[in-house]
Amino acid sequence: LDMIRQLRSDFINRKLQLWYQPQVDLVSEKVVGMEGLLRWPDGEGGYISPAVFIPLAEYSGLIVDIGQWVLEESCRKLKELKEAGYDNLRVAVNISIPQFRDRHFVEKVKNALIASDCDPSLLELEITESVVMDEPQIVIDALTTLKEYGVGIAIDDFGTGFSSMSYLQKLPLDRLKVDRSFVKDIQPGKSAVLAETIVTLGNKLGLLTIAEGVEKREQASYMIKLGCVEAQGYLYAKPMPFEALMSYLHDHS
Ligand code: G
Ligand code: G
Ligand code: MN
Ligand code: NA
Repeated sequence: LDMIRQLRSDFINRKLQLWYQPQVDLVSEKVVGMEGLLRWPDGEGGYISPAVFIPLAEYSGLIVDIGQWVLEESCRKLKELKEAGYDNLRVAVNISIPQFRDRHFVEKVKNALIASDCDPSLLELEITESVVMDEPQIVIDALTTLKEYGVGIAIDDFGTGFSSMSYLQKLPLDRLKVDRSFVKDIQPGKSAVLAETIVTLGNKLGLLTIAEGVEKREQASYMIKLGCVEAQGYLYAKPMPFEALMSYLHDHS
């Protein structure tokens, strides 16, 4: 509870940061976009892991306001990217279930895009299977409206949660993110049945696939052979502050 109080106070005092991890085209290795990832400084030079504080933010309801800030900040950065000449890079944002339960969620996303004068197709919302399973109808309805507006939708950590395959066709998805646990299975001389099955499933559903957690070159080449198009992982870059991302883009395009 002390931690929730601290999180609320640090959020109000604008101490939360949004970092960005590049996403690349697997073949050309050119940057195609980035995922925004929250960082909470611990006051001693380190960071408290999102795996620890996101669940607290969800439980306390704080995630609704924090998530809104993430959306607005991402849209502001889309505008800065455009002004710097990077007008076709997308920014992906993770969305939690309490945000969907907010009746004004769709309107808030649209307003963030309007305020920053950004092309809706450059914003991508990432949702996990558990978000869908929690409130299928609310999530499907909100995403369908946002998709019509032009916003991109990705299913995150795919294959790790409990999901009903039928939702894959009811959701207006653009992209399927192959969870890093399946990419990790890719070892020299071995086949990675789950990674292969997930990429095949994505392709058959007409979705673009992105491999998460790519750390080794052989994982990248294996994913290319499977027909996966994009990747994100330490092989290319770790999440970094926006200023560092700008110099990364300068060096990699
Ligand atoms: O950056 P890292 O890999 O440590 O993130 C750990 C987890 O925190 C990931 O599952 C990621 O999706 C989640 N996370 C990071 N930033 C956000 C955010 O802005 N909103 C939500 N809902 N989850 C986030
Ligand atoms: O939203 P999601 O849970 O997918 O967030 C991605 C998380 O994965 C972030 O916490 C990010 O720091 C982490 N991550 C990104 N690339 C790699 C990687 O190559 N290896 C590992 N171990 N973690 C990664
Ligand atoms: Mn994600
Ligand atoms: Na993920």
